[in-house]
Amino acid sequence: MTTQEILDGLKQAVIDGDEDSAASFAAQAIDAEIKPMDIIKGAINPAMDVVGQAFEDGDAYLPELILAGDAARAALDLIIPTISTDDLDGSVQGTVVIGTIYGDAHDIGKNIVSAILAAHGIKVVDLGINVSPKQYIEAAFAEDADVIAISSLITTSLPYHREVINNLVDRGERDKFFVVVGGGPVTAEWTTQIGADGYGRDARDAALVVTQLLEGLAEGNKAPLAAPILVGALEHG
Ligand code: B12
Repeated sequence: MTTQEILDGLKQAVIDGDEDSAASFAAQAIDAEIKPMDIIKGAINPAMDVVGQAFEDGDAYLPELILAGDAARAALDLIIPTISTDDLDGSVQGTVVIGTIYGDAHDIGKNIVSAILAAHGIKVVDLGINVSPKQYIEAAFAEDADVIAISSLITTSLPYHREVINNLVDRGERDKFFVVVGGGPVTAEWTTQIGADGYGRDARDAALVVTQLLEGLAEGNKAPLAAPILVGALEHG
């Protein structure tokens, strides 16, 4: 099978919500030495976009979304452990506390971001899903973190980003952590508006943003940045 046939097969398996087939194509992709991020970008993301659009258009319902999510997870369980620094540039020291924000249970993208950060040699403390602003801050202090990374897939969870930042400001401790945001409804405008320090459109962008922040920290930069680092942002956000 060609690379494209494997990626198309995986994409279709995820759209169909077929876990076994998704795992089998993922294994073939790994055997064919397709880079993990190319598998994710070439098959998993486009499949999720198809299913998400069908859901939005009323052509698919929650069960289809769940099955597609499970199939993606089955594939990613095999793909994520193969992510290595060979896929990335450089490596940097630091600690990131990451989670999907309060009210939001989507964790597929967040897990990819965690994996890619860890592959960079960054210590990643993953708080899971439905993480309250207070939990991020407590964990960030407990872990002596450098960065708080917030993932959001649903629009209604966005206000809690602002709460994380406002809580830090109210405590007089905004300078302790960089705050990075990302996920479907997050835009460059939003990032700037809430005074966050960084935004990345996908997992690779997330790694670039966090790496730049940690390098800046080593050079003496402190939060909050005068203007956030925005990687992969679209013109309209
Ligand atoms: C799979 C899925 C689900 C699964 C989630 C399974 C799981 N364990 O994650 C299930 C079935 C549980 C689900 C439930 C719901 N979902 Co849903 N879901 C999706 C779907 C199809 C795919 C999401 C996904 O995994 N994408 C693939 C990953 C790889 O991409 P990603 O998450 O975007 O992550 C990448 C980037 O965003 C970025 N990134 C992510 N996090 C971070 C963090 C940082 C710091 C950075 C820098 C970058 C970054 O990097 C990642 C990797 O490249 C999307 C549609 C879509 N196209 O996104 C809808 C979607 C997100 N869901 C939606 C909805 C409405 C729901 C429900 C409310 C449905 C319902 N009526 O119950 C519930 C919400 C439950 C809740 N409280 O959260 C809407 C949200 C609309 C909105 N804007 O608010 C979407 C957009 C579908 C749609 N088009 O309507 N869903």
